[in-house]
Amino acid sequence: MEQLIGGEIYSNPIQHARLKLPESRAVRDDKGDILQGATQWHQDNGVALPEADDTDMITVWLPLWDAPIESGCLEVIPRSHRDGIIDHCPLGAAGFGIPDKLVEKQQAVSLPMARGDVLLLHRRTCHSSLSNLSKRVRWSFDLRYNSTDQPSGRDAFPGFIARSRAHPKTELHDATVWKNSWLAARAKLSGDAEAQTFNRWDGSREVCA
Ligand SMILES: O=C(O)CCC(=O)C(=O)O
Repeated sequence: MEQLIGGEIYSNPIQHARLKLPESRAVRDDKGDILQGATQWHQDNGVALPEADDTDMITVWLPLWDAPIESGCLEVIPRSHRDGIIDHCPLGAAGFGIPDKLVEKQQAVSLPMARGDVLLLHRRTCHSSLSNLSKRVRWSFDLRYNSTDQPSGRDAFPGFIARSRAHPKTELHDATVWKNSWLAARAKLSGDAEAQTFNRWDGSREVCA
């Protein structure tokens, strides 16, 4: 990461540990839609607030177990990062995503990965993931990093300084401090509906109709 964005690195709060269950055992919402199933096409910049549009945020996706096509690996549209931010729309249980008519799916490349592989994504690369049709849980991390002096795009959540060549003492190495910052954020946000708005899309774009 330091080779890409320099020695002042912020661990962006938009990050997930994902346990994607086999579709046959998936948890469904009250409409029957699968929770934590296939991920809709999106750009990570598109699901951050506009303040992150000009940052150098990079996504790091890594599987903790092998992630072949049948267990729901990622798909990307090569070179899509050159096209700017594409409109996203509300898509029910799947959250927000780019509507099918705006995705050049014929260009999509599936990226089966083995444990220990790592995928780096530009913040505007259009990507999705497939359904887990295997019998195993697909277990992965998606982490994001940006330069420390830039907004995270979701500042209501806590991040931390992962590396500082200029001020090494500001790096966070204590997992308990990290955990407590999330507990504090949860306590604060649970009583503040406005602060819970993490996206820029309200579904009013024509393309969402
Ligand atoms: O892990 C997945 O299935 C989706 C990950 C993703 O879309 C992301 O990290 O932005």
